[in-house]
Amino acid sequence: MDHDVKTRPEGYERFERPVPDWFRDAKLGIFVHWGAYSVPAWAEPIGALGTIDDTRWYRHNPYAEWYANTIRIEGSPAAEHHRTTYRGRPYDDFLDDWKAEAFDADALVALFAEAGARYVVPTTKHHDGIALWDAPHTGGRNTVARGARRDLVGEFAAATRAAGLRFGAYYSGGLDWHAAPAAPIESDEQLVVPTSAEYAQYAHDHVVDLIDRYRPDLLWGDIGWPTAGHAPGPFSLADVFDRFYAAAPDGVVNDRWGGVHADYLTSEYEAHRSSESAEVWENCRGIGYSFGYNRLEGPEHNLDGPAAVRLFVDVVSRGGNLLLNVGPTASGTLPEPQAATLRALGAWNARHGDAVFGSRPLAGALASDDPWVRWTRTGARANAIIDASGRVEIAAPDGVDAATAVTVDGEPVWAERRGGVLVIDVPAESAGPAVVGFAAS
Ligand code: FUL
Repeated sequence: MDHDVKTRPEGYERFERPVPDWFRDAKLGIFVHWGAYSVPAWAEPIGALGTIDDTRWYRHNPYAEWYANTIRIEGSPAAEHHRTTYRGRPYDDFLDDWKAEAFDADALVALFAEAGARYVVPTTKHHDGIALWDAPHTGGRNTVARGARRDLVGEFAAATRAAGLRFGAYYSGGLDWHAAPAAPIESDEQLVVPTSAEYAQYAHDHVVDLIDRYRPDLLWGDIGWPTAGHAPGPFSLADVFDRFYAAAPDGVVNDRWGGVHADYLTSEYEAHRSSESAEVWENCRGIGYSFGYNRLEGPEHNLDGPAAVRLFVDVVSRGGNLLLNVGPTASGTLPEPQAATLRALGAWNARHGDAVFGSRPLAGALASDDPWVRWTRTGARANAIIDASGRVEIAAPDGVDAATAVTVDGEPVWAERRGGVLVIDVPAESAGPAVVGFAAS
């Protein structure tokens, strides 16, 4: 991919490679944000990233995993909440309170697989700097030494592999409010990566340790990479990538490593939408407005099953993957509304997944929102995914043969091309949008 190549330091060219089919075919991943922040689990659900200006965003941050930052913004409702509810106690107390007593990685991953996910990406260290494994140099500030006293990354990795899914590791390299402390962030301009060589080595050793122990298929970096890590040498990011691709020759990395190398680009909620014109991309978002569990969210903030199906199909029809996030509670269970959304997605995928997984965008297809229509291509077949039933009229893509229309069960469907319009009698489906398949040239 050719983004930022002009500015990138030497030595990264060797990582350019074709994106492996498994990632392009996977379509659905599950992101898991779980941390000490899941104990207070408190944020103002003000809306989606990309729709709110940044001075309001940070002060009223809807991301519960940003709790440790938001409570340091003087006068913010989160600071007030922390004072009144917890008497301002130190954030790290939440690490001790985070017991994960009901966490069953196999059960959780079984639900992700039921939803149709092909990969799972838990946070291994978020911006609060707390490691979910026995990470080097953390001085016991991790879940193995405190709180849960468990290797949560290891449990996720084992369960994910046992379920036949690909395993990814999220790692916040560009922000660590403990190992590289800074003033609270109140605007995008203050989102700057640490500059010290010590922190660059610290982050390097963490990701290398993740690779050695858990062999991830995907590295999901966040907020860039410490500047000193871009200089060549034993603690460089290039060294991390060397080790990663040696351990996982068909592995992939995202685009949040400081612009030096990426196998694919990312968007997040409504932000970074320009990434979606890349050939390989992934949109991530929570089921609500937060990644970490937020107890203030209600049904009005969440994607319900039908909304999740539409989002998923829309992303796939445009050539992307959806990395849909869940935020478990501190005990390790999934709040029922999130589980219900995953089950609904799973019910739709169980019946219609053949039109989605392994698909590619259909060239020349016109999406429509009334009636709601998206198209995909699977081999010589064009799939119209239509959230309506009865007689519909939609724009007809070139090369789609109306006479070959069938349901997912292979039952013939009446359809006729009238100039640039396809008229279709769409069968009613109980699990959401119907799929009508056509032979396509
Ligand atoms: C962002 C982070 O700041 C959020 O907390 C979340 O981890 C998201 C996936 O990436 O940049």
